[in-house]
Parts: sequence; C-alpha cells; structure tokens
Amino acid sequence: MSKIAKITGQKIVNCLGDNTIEVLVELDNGLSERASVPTGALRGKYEAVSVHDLDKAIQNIATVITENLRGRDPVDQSEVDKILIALDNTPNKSNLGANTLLGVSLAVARVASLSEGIQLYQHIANLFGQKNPIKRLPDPMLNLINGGAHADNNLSFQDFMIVPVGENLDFAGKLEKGVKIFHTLKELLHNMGQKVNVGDEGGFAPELYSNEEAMELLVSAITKSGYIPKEEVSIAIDVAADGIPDLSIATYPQTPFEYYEKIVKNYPIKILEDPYKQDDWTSWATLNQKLGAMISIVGDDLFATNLTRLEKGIEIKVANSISVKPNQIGTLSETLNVIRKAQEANFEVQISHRAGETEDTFIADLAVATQAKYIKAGAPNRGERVAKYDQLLRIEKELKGD
Ligand code: 2PG
Ligand code: MG
Repeated sequence: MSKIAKITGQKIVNCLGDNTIEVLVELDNGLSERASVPTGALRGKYEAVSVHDLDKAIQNIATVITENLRGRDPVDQSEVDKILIALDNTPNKSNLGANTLLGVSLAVARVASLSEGIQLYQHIANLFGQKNPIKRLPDPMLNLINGGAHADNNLSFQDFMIVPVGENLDFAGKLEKGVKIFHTLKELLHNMGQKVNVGDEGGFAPELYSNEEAMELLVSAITKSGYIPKEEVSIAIDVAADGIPDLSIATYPQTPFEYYEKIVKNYPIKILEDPYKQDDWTSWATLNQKLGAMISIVGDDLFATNLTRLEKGIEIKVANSISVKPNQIGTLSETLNVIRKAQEANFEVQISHRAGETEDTFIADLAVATQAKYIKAGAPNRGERVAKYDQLLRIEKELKGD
C-alpha cells in the first residue's frame, strides 16, 4: 500500500486575477497529483473561512500538515480529513483555512485514484458508498446572462441560466443545445446594439432594464434556436439575495414572494436559487410551501454546504434542493456527508463552481460520483468553465465504452 510522502502548496492565479492555492501530494511510490481551490465572489456568512495569507498557508502545508499526514494511506480519505479538521481545530476552519484544507483534501483523493488505477469519479463513488451504478450524468445549468456581483451591469439577480432537459438526450446532447442557445443569444444581443463581452462566469453582461427582460431574452434565444421552452429547455435563476442590498426594492412594486409567484407563472422557470437572504428562514419556508411542488428551491448561501444548516433546513422545510460547493466547507469527506444527507431527504443536489475558478475539474467527477442531478459551471465559454463540461464529455464517452 502506498503512503503519503510529501505535500507542497504553491500560489497560482484564478480566473478573476486573484491568487489561490494549488496543492501537490506525492506518494512514496513516486506518483503525484495536484488540486487547486476556487474562490467565491459573493461569499456566504456561514461558509468556512479561507485564509488570505497564502504564504503562511503554504508554509503550514509544508510543515504541520505534512508532518501529520506523512505515512498515511491516501485511500483513507475520512482519516485524512479527520486529521485536517483536528489540526485546524476551529468550528469554521479559520485557523489553517478552508482553502488550505480543501487543496490538500482534493489532491489526496486525486492521487489515491491514480494510485488505485481507477478514475477519480469511481474513487469518489467508492468513498461516497455509491450503491447505484454510475450511469446518469448531471444536467448542465448554463449561466448565459450574468448580473449581481458577477457583472458590471444593472441586473440585480446574479445568474440567468438555461437547463436543457430531456430523458432521451445524453450529456453531450444537452451541452450542444446549450452551446447553440449561447450563440443565438449572442446574435440577439448584438442585433439589439448590446455589447457582447462576457461576465465573470462566461455569460453575457448586457445593460438591460429589468431581470424580466433578461428572462424574456433567454426565452427568445431558446425559441429562436428551435427548442420548446420548458419542454426542452428550462430557465434557472440564482437571485443571490444576499448580494442585493434591499430585496423589496429589486422586486418593487410586488413583494419578493409575489414577484417570484409571477415569474414562475410567466416564464419556464424550473429552478430558483437563494430567493431570500441567508437568515430569513421564515420567508424561505413560506415560499417552499407555496412553490416547492412546482419548482426546485435551492439553498446556496443559506446552507453553505454545512451539515448543521442543512439539517435545520430539512426539518423546517425551507427548500427542496441544495447547491454544494466543496470550498464552502473545506474537506471532501464533509462535502460527501452533506450530499448524502440531502439525497436521503430527497433533495435535488447541484454541484457548483465558484465565480473565481481555476481549470481544476474535480467538481465534474464529484457530480458523477454522487449522481447529482445538476452541475452548475457557468456558460459554455471561458476555459475555467468549459473545463468542467469537457471533463463530463470525457466521462460520458468512457461510461458508454466508446
Ligand atoms: C453562486 C456562485 C456561482 P459565488 O452564487 O452560486 O454562481 O457564485 O462563487 O460568487 O458564490
Ligand atoms: Mg448561488
């Protein structure tokens, strides 16, 4: 059995031009693998804390973390993550940093899969205790119009996404639909005299009058591409309510609830993420009670990939879906526990990227391994976004035995 021999960190640059950590784990059999860590633009209050002093983080990786993980079995992820959590010894990972721990945790998983001679998604599926055969790939949620904290425009909602659906279509077919609609939308915007530069997640960032205008445009792009809205392609909205100073102004003259009821009626919306702020459990519960049977109501900042918050949310029925981001919690094992809990409660699981991504494709394998319903990785544009979709294309090809 191979053992962990050496762990090193280094600073790299993410897609927003900010520094982040990449970790290299080397085994005593000579094999090594890397993983890097994304950063959120809009970080929830309940996320585990990332440290900003990356030189210190790199030093910690080379000293205290290496000293405690050297000689350990990389396949025993739960033991590795337990050690990382114990070394940090804070409830929110603020000592060593969720970014430091996650880089190590993911790189260990990747090198373990290499050492075992199996694909990363298969190794994660083993760690997860996946009972179902790995067949289904997640449906892509493609962010075609960027607003909120992700774009320099006047749209208050953050992500306007399309979700190609259809049981008879494979992942490649769904992605192809998304790519076609992306180009149609570009043409529509160009014809309107809008700039077609893209925002942080690869979607367009036009100056529009309202969030509804953005939804209208998505419907036009879907229709003009030859698809039937709702039946073939739905819309997903991430309100990212915590990024909006006053939600009632954003939805004026309606209350936020009336506004959501209206847009769900008027547009082919299938998914609504973070419709209220992260402490407003009561409004969430009311919305879920009224609209939860019709659409997916997703907690992102609300749950922050945190088991305790998810358990509370399940109990008081605030949502029926969760957005899972490994860097919100800091280790792979804790991420898998959250996904397991959510699926046991029949929640839909979306595995999500962050605004500040790297080219690391770990979340694609994570989504396949856990048989998550969706992957949210931005527009089919910009290298750090398509890296995840392209990895899913490779996995699909392999699973089909092509
Ligand atoms: C989100 C993510 C991705 P951020 O809110 O779901 O769109 O954004 O990384 O800024 O939290
Ligand atoms: Mg979100």
